[in-house]
Parts: sequence; structure tokens; C-alpha cells
Amino acid sequence: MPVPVPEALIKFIREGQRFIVAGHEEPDGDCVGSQLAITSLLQRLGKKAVPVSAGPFKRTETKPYAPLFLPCPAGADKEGTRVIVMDCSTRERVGDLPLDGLRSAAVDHHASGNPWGEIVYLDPDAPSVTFMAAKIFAALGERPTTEEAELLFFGLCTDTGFFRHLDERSEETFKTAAALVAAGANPKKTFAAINGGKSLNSRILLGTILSRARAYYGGKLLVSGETLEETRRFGQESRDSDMLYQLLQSVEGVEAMVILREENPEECTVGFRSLDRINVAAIAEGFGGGGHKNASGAKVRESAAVLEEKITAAFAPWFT
Ligand SMILES: [Mn+2]
Repeated sequence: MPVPVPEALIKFIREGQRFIVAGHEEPDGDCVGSQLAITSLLQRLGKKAVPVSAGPFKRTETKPYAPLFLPCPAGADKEGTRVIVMDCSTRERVGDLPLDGLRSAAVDHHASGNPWGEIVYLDPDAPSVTFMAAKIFAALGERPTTEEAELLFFGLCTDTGFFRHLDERSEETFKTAAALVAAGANPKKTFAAINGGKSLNSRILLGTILSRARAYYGGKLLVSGETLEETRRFGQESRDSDMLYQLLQSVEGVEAMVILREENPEECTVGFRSLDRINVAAIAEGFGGGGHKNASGAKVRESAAVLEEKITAAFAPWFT
């Protein structure tokens, strides 16, 4: 069962007059959708609300929303301003925004981390924060407008991989999806917004990364990566890891996947995915990261070659 919206959060929203709605840096569709839908709701309730983001808006589907966000809170008057932080597992992930010292509430669904806020609405089983935001709408007795429903649906589809990551325990998620469609969200349009509009170079990059995939543990673990040189050549525009994981997870017998991206010669960001039983959040935590059971990440000061050895070794207990 979903975690109920805390009474304290409803009170926090009802009693506040000015809000800053924050999210994590490098926002994804769930972050953008939940921030903008909650901002819109607060404004409809007669409150002042602004969405802020440290950016950058790297993903194709989030770019159109970038101009709606402020880089930092407007005005110097912080007295009485409250912060709601969406989809963000730690204070660090909010990025370099001057929000400390303000009363704050966090809405998050990450299994690991330490959400920042005096009120924490945490539901690690929630498919997305937009799903939780839809619960906040309901708890306030509000039905989403068409635009708000589109934003919430956009986030729900992003985090569930358009419902591909859901299992038989997801009746609530589909009920929420149905309610959002009833309120005007258009699945076909959302699918195109999330999956279309990519550059040809980004597709060539996908092929390049795929062509180098290495199999471990008899093919149960697949590892590949993106070099600095490739980032320079193909750019970061319209990168989409979701498609990369989708292609890798369609390989027969695979149980987990790892993508290593060189940020510089001594540092990599690592993405972990698993199909089912393997808890990649626990593995990511071993490298200073975190996330969800089936999807997690870490940033590690280590060369890609050394890191690949260490990471593949960390999977050993799952395959023996
Ligand atoms: Mn999310």
C-alpha cells in the first residue's frame, strides 16, 4: 500500500503563503513534472510559488521546460518562505541553491539517501514522485487540470519506463495513470515527448556503446561505457540511457547491467540496472552512491578500467 501523505505536509502546504519548489540537479521528467505540477497547484490555491533548479537540463524531454525554472529563489525576502523538495534523496543533489535556513519539506521515493526537510514524505515503493504528487493533490481535495495531469503523467511514464518496470503489485499506479488520463493526459503525446526528438549522433553513440558491451558471469552481467573522447565527438545532447538499458536488458539471460561514463580521466559516473532480484542500490552504496533496488548510480574517483574490475567483483555474491 502507498504511504499516506503526512498530515504535517498538508498543514505545511495549507499554512504557507510563499513557496520555492526545488528538485535535484540534472532533473529528469519525474523531477520536472512533479515540481511544475505542485507549483501550479500552489498557485491555484492562491499562494506564491516558484520552481527552482540548479540544472543543467541535459535530457531532450526536459529541455522545453528549462525556461520555466529560476536558477535561484527570486527576491531576498526569505522570511516565511517554505521549500518543498521533490525527487531528491540528499541535500547535495539539490545542487548549489541558497535554500538553507528555510523551512522545508521533502517528497521522495528513493530507497537510499537522507531526504532534506523537517517534514519527509518518503515512499520507497512509489513508482515516481509524480505519483506521490498526485496523492498530494487528492489529499488537498484538488483534481489536476489538464496541464497538471500532463506533467504528472510525464513523470510517471519517465520513472516507470512507460510502465515497463512495474509488476503485479502496481494496481494503484494504473489507477493513478487512469485518473491522469481522465483529467486530460495523452499517452501517445507523452510517449513521443519522452522518446522522440533525439539527434542522429546520439543514436550513433548508442550503437557505439552497445558494440563494446562485455559479458561477465556467463552473460548475466553486461558492462559497457562511454569514453571522454566519445562524449567530445558525439556530445551530450539527447543522450538517453533508458534506451541503452532497454537494449541491453533484452539480451537473453542478462540480470544486471552497468554503464561507466568517464567524466574525466580519474572520475566516472556509473549507472546500475537490474531486472529483478539483484539489489543494485546496495552495490551502488558500496561505491558511495545509491538509488533504487533495480536502478541506481554512483560517482566514483577512479579510472574506468580499474572501476570495471571492482564493480564486476562486487556482483560476485549475486552470481555464486
Ligand atoms: Mn523519480
